[in-house]
Amino acid sequence: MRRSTSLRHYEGVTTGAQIVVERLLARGVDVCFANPGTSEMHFVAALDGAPQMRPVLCLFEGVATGAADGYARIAGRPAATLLHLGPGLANGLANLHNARRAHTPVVNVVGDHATYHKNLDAPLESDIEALAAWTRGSVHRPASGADLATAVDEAVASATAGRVATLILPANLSWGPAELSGAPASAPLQPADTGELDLPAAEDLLRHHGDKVMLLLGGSATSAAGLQAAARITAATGARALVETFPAKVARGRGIPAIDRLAYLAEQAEQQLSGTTHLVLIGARSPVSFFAYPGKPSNLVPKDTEVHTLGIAKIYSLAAQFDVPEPQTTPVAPVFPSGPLNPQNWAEVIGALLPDDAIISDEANTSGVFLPAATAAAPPHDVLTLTGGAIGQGLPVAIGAAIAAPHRPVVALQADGSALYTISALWTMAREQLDITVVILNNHAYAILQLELHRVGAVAAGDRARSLLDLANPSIDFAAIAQGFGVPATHATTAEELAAQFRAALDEPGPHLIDAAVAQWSIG
Ligand SMILES: Cc1ncc(C[n+]2csc(CCOP(=O)(O)OP(=O)(O)O)c2C)c(N)n1
Ligand SMILES: [Mg+2]
Repeated sequence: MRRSTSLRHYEGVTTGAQIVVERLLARGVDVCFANPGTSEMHFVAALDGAPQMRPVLCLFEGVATGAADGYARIAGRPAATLLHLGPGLANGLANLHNARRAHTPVVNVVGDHATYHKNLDAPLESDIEALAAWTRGSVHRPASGADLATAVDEAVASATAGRVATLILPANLSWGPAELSGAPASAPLQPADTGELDLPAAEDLLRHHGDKVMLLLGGSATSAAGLQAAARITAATGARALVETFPAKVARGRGIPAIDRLAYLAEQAEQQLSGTTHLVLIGARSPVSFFAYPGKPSNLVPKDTEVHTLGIAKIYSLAAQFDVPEPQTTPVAPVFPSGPLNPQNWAEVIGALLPDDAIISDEANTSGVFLPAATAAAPPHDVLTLTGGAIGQGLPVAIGAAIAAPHRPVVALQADGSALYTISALWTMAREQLDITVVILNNHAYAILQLELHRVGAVAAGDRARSLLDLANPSIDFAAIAQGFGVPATHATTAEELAAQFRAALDEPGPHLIDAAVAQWSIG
């Protein structure tokens, strides 16, 4: 079989993912219903070198598992699914239940964190075995790269007996062979926590090491009062502060300190944290990268940094110890941009027009990189973010927020791919006549995964791999879908159109959707 040469780090060498794809083919499994994520990128890349394997992109995991069931009922042999860690498998479970009742053979390939990344409890960490066991099928977790072929053989054999077989594929076995040993890290990777600071110790630390201290805020410390206390401490001591990457609820807008969030991309997070010798966790977890990447650290705490915790309530008394003049905020005139929509100007439109006391449900993903800057001077509002990395959260969370706070305008800033997992949320918005304005950031792609394909070292991916990350063929008309669910909807292609439609949507009661054609964001 032709070997893919698309893997930068291991050019000319077979990766674990290639072994799995080849072995599936050798055992007669040649269709793969897929909804991949970062941990599956090497499997995706391996498809370019395996033209006999037909990859079929499904936009929700329940579609992938149901399709595998239907396929096997007709073909009489299993198809594979490709699912993204526990949340991807969990989304596919109901149709795996149906497959089990039908005695359908199915082989799930479920990506997992690299073995050494698992004990960091990164956002997508979960008990995959427990979910797979729920199907009463078989679970296969290869212990090392050397076990991959046998694990595939056993999974296909088990499925062929009329069961749901789940093969768990850790990312480092997928990108091997450099890390062929799948042994978990022997030493705990969680940074040593030097313990809970009491007030005098915290004050002492800040007075003596101010410029080397980083406060990392999470939980209720990201309320307006918490951010104000943190800003007071940083102004007085030269310490820095960041908000955790995906806070459950963060206050923003005029009069609220615009404290940056820790970046999602580990490279950027490392830069933000550099120069820190004391990291003080205030309602936040110690920072780890979302995924493991070949040759890159999983633990984002800089070397030789002491990690401390401070109870959230203490931040207020701590702030009171420092004397700083009240910060003066000069009103900033809103920017009204123009021209074709791009990742920056759509956010500026929202920042300029956001109503008072709004709630933003933010699942804008890559299109949202400029949103914090663009909304810093908007009227005070709350932002709810995607906390666990399981996409499809934004529209349902907007429903809940609108029902919980019927007098507050809710704005769902929603990437296209993620919207489709839970798109029927629109119907509930219409039925309940909720005041929600949905802006679909329609970049016609799983853009983050196109970036991740490069970041995991799989460069120059071919058409087959890219087809699993592309949503342009056929392109999806969200305005038409919304109308079908009973939600009035429009299309916007320029900043001027978005502004006019956003104003109109906010003025009228009930839900509205704007399908905004936004150019893809690219780094640099
Ligand atoms: C439940 C679940 N399934 C799959 C994934 C893998 N995944 C991460 S981001 C992404 C695509 C996101 O695309 P979109 O929402 O359009 O945002 P964009 O990257 O284009 O900004 C996918 C499929 C996931 N995180 N969660
Ligand atoms: Mg997209």
